[in-house]
Amino acid sequence: MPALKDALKDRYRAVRLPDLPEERKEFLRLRGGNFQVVVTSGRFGVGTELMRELTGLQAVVHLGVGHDTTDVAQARERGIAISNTPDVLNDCVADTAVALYLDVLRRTSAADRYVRNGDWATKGHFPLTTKASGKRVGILGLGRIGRVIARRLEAFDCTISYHNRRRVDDVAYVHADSPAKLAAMSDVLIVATSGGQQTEGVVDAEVIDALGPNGYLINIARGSVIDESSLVQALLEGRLGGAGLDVFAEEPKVPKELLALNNVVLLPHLASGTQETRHAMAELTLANLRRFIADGTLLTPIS
Ligand code: 8YV
Repeated sequence: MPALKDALKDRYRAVRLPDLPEERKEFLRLRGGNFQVVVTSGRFGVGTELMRELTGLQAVVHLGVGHDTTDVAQARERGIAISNTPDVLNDCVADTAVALYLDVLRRTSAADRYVRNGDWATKGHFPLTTKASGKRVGILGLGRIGRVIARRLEAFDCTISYHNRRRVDDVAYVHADSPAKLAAMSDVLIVATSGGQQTEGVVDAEVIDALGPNGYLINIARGSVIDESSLVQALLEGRLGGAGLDVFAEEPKVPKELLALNNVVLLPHLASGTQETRHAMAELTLANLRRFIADGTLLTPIS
């Protein structure tokens, strides 16, 4: 975001970490100890090696909620503070989950292609789709974003259940003990949990098979949460009804087998990408930085 970049450069004498490996190595050798704060996003983060090389690091300020690419354990050990930008993106990420939900079940993107290709005139009616209202929806990760998704789908008369490691007290939704149990009681499983080691591959072949050929999978969280090769296999074999994906295991790479499937909707990790939300995320990022420099605390530290 140019406005954020300018503010960082002008107000905080920020320096961009070089992209090229050789340049970066030399940069860190000469200047690795000079920086107190890194401003980054979940896309890059501050991994184990980079954090070690930043010997004077005191804080990592993330644009976005995801911080799975940052070595949180090392940061804790070294007393390095970490912030993200919670809540300001809930609406847009939840909107994207609902957009994928409607698109996958009602095939709006596929139908749009049908019109553009001229198929309407030559092939006639578009095939019948699946009703989106009144479905049983399972939310994997009923956190800040998961709750907003659930609220939106209540308006579609959906029955909501969820799986979290810990039961959430203040909701009436049914809690499932495991992701597989949640999938078995859902028509649509929506992945809204955080990424990182703890959730890696949690949506595996067992979970996908529990959803089954009439089930749908939506992911607006992190590609790492789903075992992507099992997902591709299940879709190719017709063992899963369809999928709506905003995130992938190795972005921007998308498994090429998915490109030909009309029961799959593919988005380029855009869930929080509106003018309004990215502006709010940038403001909160700068507010965290300002606060840290003023008094060594963060406005929205990660929990
Ligand atoms: C990105 C996201 O952070 O918040 C997250 O975790 O995945 C996104 O909002 C955003 O694209 C900045 O890179």
